[in-house]
Amino acid sequence: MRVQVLTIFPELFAPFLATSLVGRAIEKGLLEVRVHDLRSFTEDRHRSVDDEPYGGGGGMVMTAPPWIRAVRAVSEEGEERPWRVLLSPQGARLDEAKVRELGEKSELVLLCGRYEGIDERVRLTVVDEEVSIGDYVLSGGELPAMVLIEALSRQVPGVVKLADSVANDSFRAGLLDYPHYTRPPVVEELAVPEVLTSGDHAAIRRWRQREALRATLAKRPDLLGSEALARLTPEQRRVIDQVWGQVRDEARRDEK
Ligand code: 4FV
Repeated sequence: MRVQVLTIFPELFAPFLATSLVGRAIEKGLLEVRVHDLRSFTEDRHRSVDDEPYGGGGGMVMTAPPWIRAVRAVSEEGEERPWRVLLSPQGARLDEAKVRELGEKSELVLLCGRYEGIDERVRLTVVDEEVSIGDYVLSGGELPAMVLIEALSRQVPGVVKLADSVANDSFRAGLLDYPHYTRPPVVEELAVPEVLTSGDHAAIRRWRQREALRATLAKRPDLLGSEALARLTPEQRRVIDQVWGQVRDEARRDEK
């Protein structure tokens, strides 16, 4: 996976690209990330990248020419044209499915905006897709780009040691994760669920499936769309039926 980043704060990426999983993925050559300073694509001696908004209003807008020059320049390097993604609140929400979709691309160019945003003609000319990490406004697209790079790196085979750890990642099976426990055995008088120290791996797997579903039902029932329901294991179906049974009984009791 090859990712090129365009930003006016390239220094923000150095520690992130040298640390932990992403750092190791780059060391192992499983991921290539090139960060470019947008100012190196300006032509005026002030290397300016922003100007006042047409139509007035507060703040500054990033000018289009440096972006268009930059995207075209970095897009020439690879065999096929890379997929250009603008990180912005106007974009499609980043979720597991979107991470997998972008992970299929051989090369990405990530545009990290600053100020009030980027002149619309950049999006109209050199951007394939806008992606948002959430409905809140940040000061720049750099952190969203790092979020995307980290999520993408976990998709690259060999990056996450335990492949099944990715396979079990929350959302991958459309459900939230089951609770995790480790030593010490008792914390704040709270013990570890016995099944987890039983050595009975079938029972542990069933417990984890039930707990993943229980957590999803309790915290993110919106995730349980038809697709996720279709992917439920028999054990999880049993839990659903049990839970619905309890709900029905409660409803009947309340009717009385
Ligand atoms: C953002 C988001 C985001 C908007 C104006 C950068 C800021 C500033 N990007 N998901 N939420 N971007 O808030 O991706 O230029």
